[in-house]
Amino acid sequence: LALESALHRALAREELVLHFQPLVDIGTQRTVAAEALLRWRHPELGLVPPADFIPLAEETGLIVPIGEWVLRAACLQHAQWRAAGHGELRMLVNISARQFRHEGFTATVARVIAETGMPAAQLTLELTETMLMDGSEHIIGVLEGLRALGVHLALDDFGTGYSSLAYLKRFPIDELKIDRLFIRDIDRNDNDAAIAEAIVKLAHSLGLRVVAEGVETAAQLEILARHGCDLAQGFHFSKPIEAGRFVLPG
Ligand code: G
Ligand code: G
Ligand code: MN
Ligand code: NA
Repeated sequence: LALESALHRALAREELVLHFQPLVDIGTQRTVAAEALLRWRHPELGLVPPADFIPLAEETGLIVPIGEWVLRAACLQHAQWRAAGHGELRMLVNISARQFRHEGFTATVARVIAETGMPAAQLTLELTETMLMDGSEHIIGVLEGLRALGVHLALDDFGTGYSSLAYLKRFPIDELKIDRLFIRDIDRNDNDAAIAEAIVKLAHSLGLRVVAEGVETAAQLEILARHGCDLAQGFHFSKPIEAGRFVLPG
């Protein structure tokens, strides 16, 4: 309960901050996008990682206002990048299950992009498999409503959920992010390499762009390049960092 009220106050006291991690085009080696990642700067606890408070925010419903704050802060950061001549960068924002299910979600996204002048095509919302799993007409309707705003949709942590490949075809998504679990041993484990290659082929055959998450070494990157993976993200390029330290493409 103490943490819950602290989290409540965190929003009002401007203790939440975004860090940004680059997504690099494997072909050109250029940064083409950034994922916004939430951090909580607690006055006593220091930097609290999202794994320690996002589940609580989900349970209490606080994730709805926090998620809106994240979306707005990411769009405002993009406005700064546009002002600096980097409007071509895309911004990726994580959406939680409860936020996605909230009935006002699409209207909130519409309002935030209008208020911040965010070019919708440069905004990608990261969803997870479990959020979409029931595959109902309702879910597809929400996805189509979001796409109608002009925003793009990515499936985050791909491969870790209860994956039915059938729904990939039904869902109006643009991008797949291969979970770092499959990237970690890609240069040592033939099965992992085969899985990554198969995901890239599958995604491309469905017209989706593919991002490899958790790329930490040149050896991993080289294998992904050979398999035709489009983008890479991970400590090999950069950890998530404050906006002020984010290296804009030259
Ligand atoms: O950045 P880090 O590796 O600590 O993130 C841990 C988890 O928290 C990841 O699964 C990530 O998707 C999630 N996360 C980070 N920022 C946000 C956010 O703004 N909203 C939501 N819903 N999840 C986030
Ligand atoms: O679930 P999601 O993909 O949103 O999680 C993103 C989180 O993954 C980021 O918060 C970041 O801290 C973490 N991450 C990013 N790159 C790497 C990496 O190369 N290695 C590891 N172990 N974690 C990473
Ligand atoms: Mn993510
Ligand atoms: Na992920």
